[in-house]
Amino acid sequence: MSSLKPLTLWSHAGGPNPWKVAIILNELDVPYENKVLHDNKNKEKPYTDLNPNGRLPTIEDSNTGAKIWESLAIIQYLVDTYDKDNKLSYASGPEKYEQLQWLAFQASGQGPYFGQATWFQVFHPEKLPSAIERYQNEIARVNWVLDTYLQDHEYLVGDKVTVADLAFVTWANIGAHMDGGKTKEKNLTKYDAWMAKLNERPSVKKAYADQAEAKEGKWKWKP
Ligand SMILES: N[C@@H](CCC(=O)N[C@@H](CS)C(=O)NCC(=O)O)C(=O)O
Repeated sequence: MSSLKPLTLWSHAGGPNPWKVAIILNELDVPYENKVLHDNKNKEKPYTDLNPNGRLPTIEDSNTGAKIWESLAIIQYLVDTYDKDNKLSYASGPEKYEQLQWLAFQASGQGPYFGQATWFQVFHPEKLPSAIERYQNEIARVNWVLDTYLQDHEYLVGDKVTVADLAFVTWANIGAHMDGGKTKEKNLTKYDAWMAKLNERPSVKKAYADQAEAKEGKWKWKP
């Protein structure tokens, strides 16, 4: 993909969603540059002209003119545009929709609930045990759903790693610290083995290495 102009990945050092997209870009060997927003610059113009929701990630692709936000939509765009050989995806048949199903479950069932678990344990000004318990339970429940499916499937879709598997990684790693030990109590061995395998992939390791550098100020965007 060296003839491509690098895409821009608008990112955030702390949150998991931009790094989810970075993993997919790494897997597909699509060149990109990070622009990491600090100090709530994502809530202001000019960024909000690009993404009125004021959150991250957003991508800009000067090869096609695309400007997309919401990580699920970005992943679908990357698959349609840069995974023509379906190395990391399915483009037809039931698998195409199973892939969409898992991506939707990740974006609606995993990300927001794991995010709320983090919010109520780390950022909320009051300690609300019932809210904390609800979201810890939800982390363990979502992980149990995945483990149940993985009992007789190696991956979420078909017989290869796809974007559906990889989309879960960054929130799963946060959830492991935000579930009050409730996932471990369930002894989800298939889930644990699946996550361990995904975390070993070079695309994932690179995203975490880059995130560590972003936390130290690399790629900091200045208007
Ligand atoms: N549903 C959105 C969620 C985006 C989101 O919440 N991003 C976080 C980073 S992981 C963010 O922008 N946090 C900074 C803020 O809200 O100011 C997506 O998947 O792209």
